[in-house]
Amino acid sequence: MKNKFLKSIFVVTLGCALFVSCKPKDSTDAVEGDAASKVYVAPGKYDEFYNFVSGGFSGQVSVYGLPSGRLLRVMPVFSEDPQSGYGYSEETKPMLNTSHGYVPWDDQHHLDLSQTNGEVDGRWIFANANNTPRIARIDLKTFKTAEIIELPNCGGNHSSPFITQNTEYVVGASRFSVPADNDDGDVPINTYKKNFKGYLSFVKVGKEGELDLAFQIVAPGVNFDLSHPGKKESHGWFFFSCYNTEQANTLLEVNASKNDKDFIMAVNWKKAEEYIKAGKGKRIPAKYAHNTWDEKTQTAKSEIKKEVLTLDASELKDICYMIPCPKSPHGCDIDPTGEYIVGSGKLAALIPVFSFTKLKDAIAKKQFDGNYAGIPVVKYEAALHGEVQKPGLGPLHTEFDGKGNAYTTMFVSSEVVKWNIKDLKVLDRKATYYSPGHLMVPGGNTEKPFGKYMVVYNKITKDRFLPTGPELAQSAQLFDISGDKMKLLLDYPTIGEPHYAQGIPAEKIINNGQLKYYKIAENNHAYATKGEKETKVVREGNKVHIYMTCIRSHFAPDNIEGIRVGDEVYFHVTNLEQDWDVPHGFAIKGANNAELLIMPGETLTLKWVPEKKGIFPFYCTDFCSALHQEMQGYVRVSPAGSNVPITYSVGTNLPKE
Ligand code: RUQ
Ligand code: CUA
Repeated sequence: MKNKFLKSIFVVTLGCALFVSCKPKDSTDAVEGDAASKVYVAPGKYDEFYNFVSGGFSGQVSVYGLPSGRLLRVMPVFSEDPQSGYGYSEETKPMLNTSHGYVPWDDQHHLDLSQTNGEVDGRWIFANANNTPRIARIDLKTFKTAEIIELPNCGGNHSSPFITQNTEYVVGASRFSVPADNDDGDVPINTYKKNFKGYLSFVKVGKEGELDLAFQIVAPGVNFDLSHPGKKESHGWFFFSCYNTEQANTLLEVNASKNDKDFIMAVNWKKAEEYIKAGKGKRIPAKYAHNTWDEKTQTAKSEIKKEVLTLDASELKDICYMIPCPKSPHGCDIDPTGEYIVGSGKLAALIPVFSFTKLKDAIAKKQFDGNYAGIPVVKYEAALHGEVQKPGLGPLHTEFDGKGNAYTTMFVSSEVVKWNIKDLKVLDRKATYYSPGHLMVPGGNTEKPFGKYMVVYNKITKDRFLPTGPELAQSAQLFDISGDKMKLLLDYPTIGEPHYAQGIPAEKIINNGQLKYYKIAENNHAYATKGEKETKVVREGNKVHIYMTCIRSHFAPDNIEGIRVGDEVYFHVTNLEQDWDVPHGFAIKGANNAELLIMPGETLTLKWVPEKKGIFPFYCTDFCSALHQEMQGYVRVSPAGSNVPITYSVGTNLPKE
């Protein structure tokens, strides 16, 4: 009894240590002499790498250059973006549709670049949404969100969107296990053990990137945290860390920290595919949205899917295995050879490294320690390659340099630690400022890391940048890892909260067929206007469609009359420019909407319902030429029921002499 009490005190204390974390003392003198020249990219010169960084609670993905740390772009993915009109224009609204209706925000944690033969290939980047579980695919020719698929039956899609070596699958899993969507979820919360399940989603990626939820594996109700695919020899397997194997439903900081070991769940997805082929899958009803952006019509559509194929992990005994892993594992990272599986227990004082060869052996020899909810538990020692001793406090995530080294972030002791994968010896440690979460080596989770730079994303920054009120900027720290010792080069602030990130040599993106503008001749938008002569205003009952064009530096039409209070007015604005980076903006006074930012050759639609009579100016919001300030127009709104006829013109509506 006393013992148990002491143990829970220990857990709570450790929990607090995690919460508070340490701040290293030598925070100013850590940079060496030549750091500035290593990150200096001269004006007009390009960076060597693209760095894609998750936005956390901003819901977006930002793009930086490395080594300069310069912010290049913020790509809207899961949150509305008034700057581009994403989520506001009629064309993009369906992208944010879900089985819960329109959802304007999410929490975006992890990114993974598409791969070919285990190498990043620069085609797409995938992003997860935690809150309303979804996976997005962003097209890196346009840097636009091309597709979003919702994942049914789960909560908190944290362990996502990790992909296999040829981009066969992108996965997701429940962080918050819940009763399946079609089960009666109206149950007492304390029936967690009986009614809550964890669902692992395997989303197939087609040749053109098309996403399709191929199957879900029904697993015990625990918290699935992170995952990574096998590589080379271990290709065909996926590894998911899980915690809360206590199956607590309240005060998890204490109740989910009781077990000495939780698990890494090894999933043989090739075997799962065989079962699916053999007809062992069960179709269950489920409602989830699949949203696609059509480049030709420049319009998104949202489809609600009705069922999903499932496999039960406890019935099919040879697709899932539990590997015991100390103290609430968080990161689950596989080295470039595919042989070593690194589990980072947030509360553990060591880092266990498992061997895939030993794991397979242990499975073949049935070296099990019973089962967990019907899933065989492999003996810890049987799968263990070894433990990194005294690595630091609070290990979270590990990346690799392709030269036999691993780098692990330590949240509590605020450092990054370099160690050798084979002999597990610690080689170097450097302070980070402060409390790092993820880290990223370009290609560092693939078979081919580009081991020159490493970026550590910090959770807590305190005194790194100028103060900005109660909320401070989050920070990324760039290290040179080309030598034996890591060297801190640069701090730069990031947007939202950075979680995982990806990096890729710039030429892989520059040479992937970057789109410079949309060809006006190929614009198949339903309301495209391909020349000024085709502009018109059409009333259909209380709906008014305005077919508008813009080109430096005027809109056509720019005088519109005959609109009435309460009309649903649709401005379908086509940008006639055929040159790189000549967008025009469109905004109208009083619209409870955002602007449109229309790329060359593109058509976008703003819906506006005028509530008062009067004259409403509209204008271009993007400085596009010396006569940008002249790029404007007027709409006259008359009372409901008025008989002012629809008229529209550009350059001809002149005062009567
Ligand atoms: S994680 S809190 Cu990727 Cu370390 Cu989300
Ligand atoms: Cu078009 Cu300013």
